[in-house]
Amino acid sequence: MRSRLASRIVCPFCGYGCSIYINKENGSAYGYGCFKGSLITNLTSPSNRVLYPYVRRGDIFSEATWNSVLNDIATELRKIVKVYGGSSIAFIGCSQCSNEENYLIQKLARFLGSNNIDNCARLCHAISVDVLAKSLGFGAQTNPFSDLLYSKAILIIGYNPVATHPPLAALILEAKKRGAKIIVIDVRRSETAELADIFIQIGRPGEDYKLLLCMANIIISSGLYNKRFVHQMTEGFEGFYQIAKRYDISKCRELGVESSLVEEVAREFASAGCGSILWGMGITQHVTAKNNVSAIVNLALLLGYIGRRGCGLYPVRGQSNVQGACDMGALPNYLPGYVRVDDEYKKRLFQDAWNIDNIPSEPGYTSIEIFEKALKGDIRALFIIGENPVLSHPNSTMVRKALQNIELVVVHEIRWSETTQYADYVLPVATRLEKEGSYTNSERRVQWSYKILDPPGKVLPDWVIVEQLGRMIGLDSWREYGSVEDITIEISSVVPIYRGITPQKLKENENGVIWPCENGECTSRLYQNRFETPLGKAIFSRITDKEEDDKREYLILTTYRSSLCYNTSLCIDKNIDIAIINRFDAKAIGIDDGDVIEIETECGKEIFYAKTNDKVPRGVVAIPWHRKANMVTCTKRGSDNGSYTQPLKSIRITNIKIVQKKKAIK
Ligand SMILES: Nc1nc2c(c(=O)[nH]1)N[C@H]1C(S)=C(S)[C@@H](COP(=O)(O)OP(=O)(O)OC[C@H]3O[C@@H](n4cnc5c(=O)[nH]c(N)nc54)[C@H](O)[C@@H]3O)O[C@H]1N2
Ligand SMILES: Nc1nc2c(c(=O)[nH]1)N[C@H]1C(S)=C(S)[C@@H](COP(=O)(O)OP(=O)(O)OC[C@H]3O[C@@H](n4cnc5c(=O)[nH]c(N)nc54)[C@H](O)[C@@H]3O)O[C@H]1N2
Ligand SMILES: [Mo]
Repeated sequence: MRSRLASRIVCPFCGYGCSIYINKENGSAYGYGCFKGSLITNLTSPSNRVLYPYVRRGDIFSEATWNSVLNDIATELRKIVKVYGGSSIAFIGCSQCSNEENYLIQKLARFLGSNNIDNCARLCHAISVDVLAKSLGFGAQTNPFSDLLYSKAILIIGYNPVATHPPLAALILEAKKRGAKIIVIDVRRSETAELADIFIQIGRPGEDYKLLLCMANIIISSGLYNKRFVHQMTEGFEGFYQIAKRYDISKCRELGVESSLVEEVAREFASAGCGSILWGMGITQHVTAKNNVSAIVNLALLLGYIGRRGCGLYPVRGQSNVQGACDMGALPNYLPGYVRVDDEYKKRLFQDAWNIDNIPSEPGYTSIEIFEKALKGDIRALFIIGENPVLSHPNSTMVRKALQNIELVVVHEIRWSETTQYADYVLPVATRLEKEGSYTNSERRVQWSYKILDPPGKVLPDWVIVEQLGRMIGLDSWREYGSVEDITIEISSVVPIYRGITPQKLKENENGVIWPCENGECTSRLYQNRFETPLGKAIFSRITDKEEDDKREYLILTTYRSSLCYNTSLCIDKNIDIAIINRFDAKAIGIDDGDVIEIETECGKEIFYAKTNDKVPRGVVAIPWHRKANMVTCTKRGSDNGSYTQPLKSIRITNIKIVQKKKAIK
């Protein structure tokens, strides 16, 4: 058993948190849940692996020693802090790194007096974290995955687990066999739509909240809502009702959905008695993200579908440790354990533990704002740890310009990426197989991942680099750690939700330990008796709907994931540069299947191969995002109190034209 455990890593690819067992003798892997896991060695030995620390001189990268590189970075940082202050320094944390590494990265940011720390959740489920934290108490999935087997109805909206979380899709299929009704809402006829008992194809990307409000309206007006739960366990119902009332069934027809279908789904879901809602990027990656997530949470509150087996909310997390990166405070508005930076009392507990007094009370910049501020010269140093923003952030052209405008760009990477090109220093880091630490999956399950291989070249784990850098900068009271486990122990003593989650406990439990843990009791299902809000009640989240007089007589671009690619770093899909267009729209423009077309938006243009069919409704164009999407996306202020959201889906197409007919392509 010991040797089996010691060969276990947590799969680095998604937030489901599978274990992969590696045979140390021949490097083969088993236990993975999908094709991504089977490609684990592509991650560990890419042909373009960074093996040594590099420094840029002009346009050329030269190898250097760790000592000189870290010394030079530390000297530059000290200078920048002295002249421009800590808030001119920013960090993008690493949702593929361990809890210990993210804890240390945000700790370094805060020691430098900066809250400018964020992670890829910003492009992903950050809005779900915020809405859930405000309405219910914790910014996290409420129930374990296995609870889905007890759901009578499962609503999957803007989410395609068959492609993106295959082991979870298998569980959903099992629930279906046991009688659960599967309802899927997507703009595209996705792989998951094929599993559905009822599929709703929404015609207007970014407007799902309107559909959900129509459903809420039907549920309230026909008395199908859970009056007792709403009365005893929630606040703010009346405000929600006022908004929902305005969404009669005719509003849904504007979304291209048959009223009878909305009515059927509303009644099926409400009368199931116990239902779960799963959502993904089709909900969160729009300027309307806050309304979308709020409408989902409010629907669950309306029906009392929270706090019971089979009744839960699942914003299923994307990257393997994005939950942990958020838990560890790699966020501009939260310290570890979701302590708000303006909560002076709780902040003092961290400052006392770390022996510092300079954490600002103002939230820092989000990763999107970091690039915008950099463009204006307000960010002087940026650490990018395990992200590839040149491909993954909205408006790639703007990101590149911003990177060129920053004095000191340090990128920690496994491989040479599109982003390392813009670095002043590229630091070679260990892969998941070459380091140990803890990782938290979407269920809040913290699991230990073991070191299997020694790192090649001069490669170091991210945590060692960050720790050494803190020492070289000469930060007073910066702590050195003998091992990763020393950091885990510090986390288990200073982060309330991780209290008691020690390395020993993690190693003793092959299935990990779920937070929150109090007095040895760990809670896998949240909110069974009370919500973690001041009054113990859940709060209906506010929806701000502006009457839009927008007929949308233009095409909207949306994006999705290929089952054969992982974000920007792994892809075996040969059809990655396609754009799916409804056959009638294509015909109207004169586009045939296979033509080379150019799609233009306010922020850029890019070339794709047209694929014409009925998978998308009229008015919508869908592309896999992994390579080219962000050449045409923009950043835009959302309707939610002015904070930036990230329209990585639903972008207005300003022009679409044929570049070359298929017949002419050799
Ligand atoms: N194979 C694979 N698996 C992955 C990843 C990967 O890159 N590849 N990435 C991981 C990460 S980081 C994440 S966050 C998860 C994401 O997992 P998902 O959330 O499943 O990701 P997407 O495919 O981007 O979006 C989900 C669906 O939203 C639909 N959609 C687009 N616009 C709208 C809309 O306006 N309304 C509705 N209702 N639907 C819409 C798309 O057609 C798509 O089917 O996957 C993780 N797993
Ligand atoms: N248009 C559009 N844009 C999108 C999306 C979309 O649906 N549409 N999806 C968004 C979403 S949900 C996400 S999560 C982001 C993902 O965007 P990114 O996080 O930028 O994407 P990845 O390709 O996962 O890049 C992570 C990088 O980290 C490196 N890496 C892996 N492990 C480690 C490690 O342990 N340490 C270090 N230092 N580096 C490591 C990898 O080599 C890789 O280059 O993209 C977002 N962008
Ligand atoms: Mo993600």
